[in-house]
Amino acid sequence: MRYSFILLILICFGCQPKHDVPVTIELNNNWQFKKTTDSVWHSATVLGNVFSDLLDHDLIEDPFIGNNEEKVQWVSEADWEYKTIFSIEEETLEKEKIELNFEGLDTYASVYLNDSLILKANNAFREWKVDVKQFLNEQNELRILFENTSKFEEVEKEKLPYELPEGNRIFTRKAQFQYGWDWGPKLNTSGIWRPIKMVAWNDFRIRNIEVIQNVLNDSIARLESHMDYEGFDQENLFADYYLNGDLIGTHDLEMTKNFGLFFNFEIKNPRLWWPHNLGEPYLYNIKVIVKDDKKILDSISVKKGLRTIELITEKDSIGESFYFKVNDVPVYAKGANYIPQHSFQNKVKDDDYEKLLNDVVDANMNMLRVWGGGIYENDVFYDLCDEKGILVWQDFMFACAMYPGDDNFLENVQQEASDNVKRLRNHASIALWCGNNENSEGWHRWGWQANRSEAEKEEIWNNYLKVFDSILPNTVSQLTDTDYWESSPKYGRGNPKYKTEGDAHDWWIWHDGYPFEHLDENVPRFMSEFGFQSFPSYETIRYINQSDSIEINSDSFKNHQKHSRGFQIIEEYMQRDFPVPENPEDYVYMSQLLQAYGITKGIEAQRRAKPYNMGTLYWQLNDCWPAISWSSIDFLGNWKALHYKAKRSFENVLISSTIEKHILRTFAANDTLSNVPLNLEFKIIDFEGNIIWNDTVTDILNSNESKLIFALNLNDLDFDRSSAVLVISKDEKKWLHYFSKPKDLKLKEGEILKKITKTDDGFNIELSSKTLQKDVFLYTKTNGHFSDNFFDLLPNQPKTIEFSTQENESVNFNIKCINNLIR
Ligand code: BMA
Repeated sequence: MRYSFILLILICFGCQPKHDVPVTIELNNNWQFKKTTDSVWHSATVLGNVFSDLLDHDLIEDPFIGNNEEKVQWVSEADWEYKTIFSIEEETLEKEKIELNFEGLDTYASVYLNDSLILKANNAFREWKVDVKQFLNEQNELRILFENTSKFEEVEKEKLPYELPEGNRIFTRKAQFQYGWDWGPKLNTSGIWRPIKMVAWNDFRIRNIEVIQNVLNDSIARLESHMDYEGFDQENLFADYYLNGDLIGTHDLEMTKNFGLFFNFEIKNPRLWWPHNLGEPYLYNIKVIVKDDKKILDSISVKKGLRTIELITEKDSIGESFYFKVNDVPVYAKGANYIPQHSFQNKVKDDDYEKLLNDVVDANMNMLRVWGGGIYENDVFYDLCDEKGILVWQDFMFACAMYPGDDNFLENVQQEASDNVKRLRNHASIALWCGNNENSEGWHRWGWQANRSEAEKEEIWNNYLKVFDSILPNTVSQLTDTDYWESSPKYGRGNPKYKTEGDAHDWWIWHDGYPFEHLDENVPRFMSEFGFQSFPSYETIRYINQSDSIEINSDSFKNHQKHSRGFQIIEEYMQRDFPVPENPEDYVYMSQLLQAYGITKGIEAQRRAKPYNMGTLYWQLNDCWPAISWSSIDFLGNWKALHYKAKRSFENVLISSTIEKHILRTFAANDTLSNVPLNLEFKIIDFEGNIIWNDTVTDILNSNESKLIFALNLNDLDFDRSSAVLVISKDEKKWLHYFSKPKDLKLKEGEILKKITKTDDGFNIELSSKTLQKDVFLYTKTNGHFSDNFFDLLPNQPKTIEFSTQENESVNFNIKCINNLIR
């Protein structure tokens, strides 16, 4: 009896009409590709691109190895076709509306559905939606022809009576770095790089939701959600709103028919979203379910961080400020410039985003700048930045060039901007939209105006203004409350105002060969780029060469240095400050120390100058291929010396010393939002640990301040400056400062003792030495990560490093340090 009752209930549930939610099917199966002039089709992977597909079939060699990049250039010069066959269930086919959403086609694409041309797409950054109901059958063929970009670029070029800097890439709206950059190969891809989704629905469909924050203070958040939807002729539609799983309101949609789907709600005592290291990046879950009296029609969820972010640009006695205020608190921005993680975007998996952003968090960063020559990143990137409290300075995708200004181009840019601002506007992490990278600086400083008539110059600059002073700022202000900044940097380094107003790129270092000390003396209001190259890890070098030896002089290795003077610049700077080893393995190590030395010098000078300076983003975080580059994490994910040392220089409380005309000055910077008591022990010791001088300093650092805490005339002390180091300690924490350049230090050779113990996640390595060992570098061929590296080992003070690895077998740990390389 009881069983038949249950059966009856089950049958009754079975009788209920099915929930009529829209059906979404991603078309990522059964794809094939071929060169248009070939007859044989090969299987293809979607999401993907033609290089990866050719690689999968062994039809090209890996362009990241040796000189192969050159051998695959023909791929970008050909035209390619992709096709798939897909079937649709009758029930789906009968839906009233069926749409194909193309989220990313790279780039000039003609799309045929069952032989009807349904779309011509010309912008890899746009989304395209096509109503396809009339073209669909139960069995369908979707075919996409990708034509090479140069054809289209030549046509556009012909239309202009003058040449625009810098090359034909400016005519095509796709990732500009794929045309070759000073850290990246020329690999101009074609393909379906973001999903193609078929969406079928009957009466109602939510397109997207925007949650607008009208009021936010400690006691209340007043929010307004606005939904974009399709279809609305039904009566009795209701929207249920949930906050963190609790129902907070229901709307009769009939009532809102005439003024759209708005819903206002409040959160009492809201939890705010804070950047990393300043508080918790708390996210609320907001969900809307739309239903009629029987069934759910559609639903949508969004994670929303409640915060205010403003870019503060106010005239002051020196010039004009440039800093971010988050929840009314000035936040010192620490981080780096981010470029695409791979030349082939389809190779970047969610785990790669997770790993890289964990590395960002680990290094005490709170901001990344998504640089304008790459891509508007995938949603997962911004989701993770929201979760981890990483502020995003988002460039629009224009870099180092002047762009056309014809109506088609402008219309295309307008759509691109609107698609991307809408896609990203709910993310708490988005702090700024910036028009372009260095276009304005290039025009004013890089000789781009030479040999042009006044009329021509005016036209080119007016076209610049149409995009960066009109279309983009208007789109940003209409669609979001995020601030807009026209170009990074505000002034090029030829204009003295670069130090007193706006953001700056300091390429006096590297490109202009100025010594690193220049960074001590020239601090801008916000450093949005400065950098120095180094060689990548041994693992990456082995990968490039496909050989076990560390070979850095072969032509094929040199092809992975894309800056024409790169090797020479590294050598020149190394000679100034460091010993220059002959052995390639040592040279690679030294190049990383050199990079870290220069960049942390800059970071610390900028932090000491707070609040004059309110941010430091070095160039560059990561790589898109195995390269000698400015990155602090190499292509295979290995931390270079810079990443370890930047982590220390980015800590919320920094103690940093300078020596000028024999005066030692020690500064303390506090980025936290509370006062920090300081009880510091100062010691000058020789390399055997004998104390030459000592003192203590007691002080209180106010929240968010940087100040001078100590000064000493070194001429009052008698000691050998190349044989001593200043050690400042606060409990276990230590900050070191040397009195000579690394190459002049009289370091002693001595044994480093190693004690290795197995742990659950890998190994602990305890190191100790009787003499100071400078820049100790632990390395191994086993995959894994050292908790610390490139550190100074103080005499008779053991230090334990964790090596986390999946490998269980015994690991061979090698050590390098400068001591053995100084002659
Ligand atoms: C900056 C960037 C990039 C370039 C880097 C190194 O200006 O914006 O264009 O790769 O310098 O030269």
